[in-house]
Amino acid sequence: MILRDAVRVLVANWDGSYTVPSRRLYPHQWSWDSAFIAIGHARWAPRRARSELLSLFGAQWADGRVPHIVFNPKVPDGAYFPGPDFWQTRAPSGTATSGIIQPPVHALAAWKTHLAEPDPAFLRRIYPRLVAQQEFLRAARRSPEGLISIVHPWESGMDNSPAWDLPLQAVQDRPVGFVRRDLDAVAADERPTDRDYERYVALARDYRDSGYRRPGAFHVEDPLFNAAYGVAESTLAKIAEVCGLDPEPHEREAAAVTAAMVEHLFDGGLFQPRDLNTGRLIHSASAAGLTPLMLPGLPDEIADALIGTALDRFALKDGVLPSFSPSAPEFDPVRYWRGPSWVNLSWLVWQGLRDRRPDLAAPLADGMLNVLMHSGFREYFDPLTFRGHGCWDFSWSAALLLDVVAEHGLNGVSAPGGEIGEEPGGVGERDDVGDQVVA
Ligand code: 9WN
Repeated sequence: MILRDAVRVLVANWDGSYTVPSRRLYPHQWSWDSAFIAIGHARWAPRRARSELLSLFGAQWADGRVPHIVFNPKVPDGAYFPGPDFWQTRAPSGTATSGIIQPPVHALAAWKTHLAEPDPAFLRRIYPRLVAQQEFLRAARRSPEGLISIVHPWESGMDNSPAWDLPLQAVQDRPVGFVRRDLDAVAADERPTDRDYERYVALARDYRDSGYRRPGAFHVEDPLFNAAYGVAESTLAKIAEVCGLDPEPHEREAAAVTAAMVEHLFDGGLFQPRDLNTGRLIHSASAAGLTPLMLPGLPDEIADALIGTALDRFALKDGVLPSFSPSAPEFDPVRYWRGPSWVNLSWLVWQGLRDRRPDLAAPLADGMLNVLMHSGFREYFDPLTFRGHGCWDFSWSAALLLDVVAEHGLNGVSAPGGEIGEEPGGVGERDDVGDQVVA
């Protein structure tokens, strides 16, 4: 059964206190992955969900930043590039980490963990860390207009989005001599090109050499990142209430960033990134521009326009959301973030549709489940054929399935017998764990 198989993936990828995104391709802890994974753990093992988040925040820096990778010292050097030798930095806990960040979806994960099994002590413990994460963004990355910036495509989580093609042209891809490890696990035409990698590495090195302080040639305001920041504030308001604290400052900040996004990033029916080095919007057809639907205070007329765009340009009714519009010339159905459907992105848009448009949220939930049933827990999917791509046994695909099934059920799923298709995925040995699934 699909639920048991999802739990098996999570168990096989569990490392004692957190979950790796993929044993082979991503053998350490990743920041936003852990948030999505916690949301899935909350449905069958809330203790693991709490551990997942607390373990990530255990590597929080003194300035409040939550690094995008927390390295496992037991994993051999060279298993992932760029590894600890490249980043050359440690958290106060002594653990080697990267020095960049990812979208702050963690408050939402903490709240969903609490809803699955109420635990005010956990909320009291994590709340100050979540606040420090937001304070880092305000201190280091907020513009006078109230928007948060990112300094590397990896910080967007949608690393290879065509939206970054233009700002990346400004990056000098000086030869830096490195060996990519990702191509050992995944076909080259499903991953970024060598040229992109050279730019990623050059950018990361420049930021590292500034002491992880100064934005370099890539400096943009991303709609998904800002939407996550705003949702974090409105979620922190709920967490603050449970902790007996004042929710109002969080509500105010959520409203402020929502208004700033509408004023500065909304254009032509979609939220767009803005390049701070040129001051101009980057007109693209990235599904990141739909994620502000999650913001509870988004004005109705903006939400309606976004939904219109999702229907017209992202075929929302078909239920499988592409990461980039199929009608755009850059669309590629199999290469990384340039068109394939990713479960986390669909899940974020689903969050935004559930209250506003349940009639559209339901086919999106069915679409996520159908694609996972059809192709297994792959990293991403061709939105036109449902074929799976990237790595196998990818943790957030399995985790978010557990959440969608718990909220939405399996009634709209069409895969015969509810079995995972295509190819077998090594899902671990503990056959007993599936029995604990609650859905
Ligand atoms: C770089 C782990 C991460 C995700 C990102 C995804 C991919 C890393 C990579 O994998 O990025 O951070 O090596 O390509 O783009 O969203 O968090 O799953």
